[in-house]
Amino acid sequence: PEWQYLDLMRRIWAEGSETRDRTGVGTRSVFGAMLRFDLADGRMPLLTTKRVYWKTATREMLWFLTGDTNIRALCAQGVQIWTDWPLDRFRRATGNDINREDFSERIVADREFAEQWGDLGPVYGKQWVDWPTYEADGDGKFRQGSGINQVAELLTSLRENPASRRHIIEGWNVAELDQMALPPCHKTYQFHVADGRLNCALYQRSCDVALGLPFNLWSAALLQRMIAQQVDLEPGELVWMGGDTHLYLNHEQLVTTQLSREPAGAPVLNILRRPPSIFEYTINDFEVVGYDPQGPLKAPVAV
Ligand code: THF
Repeated sequence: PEWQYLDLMRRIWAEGSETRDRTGVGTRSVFGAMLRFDLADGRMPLLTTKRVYWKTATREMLWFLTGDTNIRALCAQGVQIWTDWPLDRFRRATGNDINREDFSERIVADREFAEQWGDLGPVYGKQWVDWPTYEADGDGKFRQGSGINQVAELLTSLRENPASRRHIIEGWNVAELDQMALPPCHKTYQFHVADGRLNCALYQRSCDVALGLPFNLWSAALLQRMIAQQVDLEPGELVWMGGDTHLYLNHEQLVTTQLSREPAGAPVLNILRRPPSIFEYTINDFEVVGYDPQGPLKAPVAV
């Protein structure tokens, strides 16, 4: 299954169209791609041709499920994958050339600073568990209604109406895109029940294949596994679909090295406990066995 990822990488690098993207770094990209992974027997789409920090990705997923959109809780756990965006905003606004480590420490130490500079706007967490609604008050005025917890509603619909074709979590809140540090990349998750198995399709509008996709695949499969456990289904297939699927031009070293490596092994995720709800998993509930990856490959993230 990992060959699918490597083949996609090879094809983009060899045949992709060169584009001057938003970040100014430049990419090679293809439009439209699909990968499929069978999650039977605990198997996960966890790449072995480089070390993928699955605990970091897991902490991020658990953070989404809390509804939090401030990087403070991530920084407090040493997770820096979202720090570059607030850091960039802070530097531009203040002219202060603080480095990432100091910025992250300040976010953790200083609550007010974190409130002012650490929030990403209404990104994934907010839309997933507290999608805003509006109610007419009778005088032609509108006020905020109670938020919709899409994740909780999804579990209810999976339990009560498994054959439904509407099991969806949507991140693309059109009215709030302009308040987000970054509009959602992994924007739509659809779940599907067949033969006692829970399948998941993820549509990702934009995909950084070298840095982001290994995380995105792990995270989607993790979400699928947690949901399957909660609704008493076996994990089925993960179908990943990408829109603008790209490699950044400054990731050449990573791409060349990774494509020279061969996949080995089939890592398995064990969920050690069954929490009372999807919102109560902790990092200690997850164990990966049979993961013996090749070395990490570093590359800069385009902000
Ligand atoms: N923007 C870009 N340009 N690439 C992305 O992958 C990306 N994301 C999220 C939002 N915008 C993006 C952020 N997620 C890493 C991983 C995931 C990220 C951002 C950065 C990263 O740097 N990974 C390194 C280091 C990991 C670590 O230090 O723990 C790696 O080697 O994997 C994709 O959704």
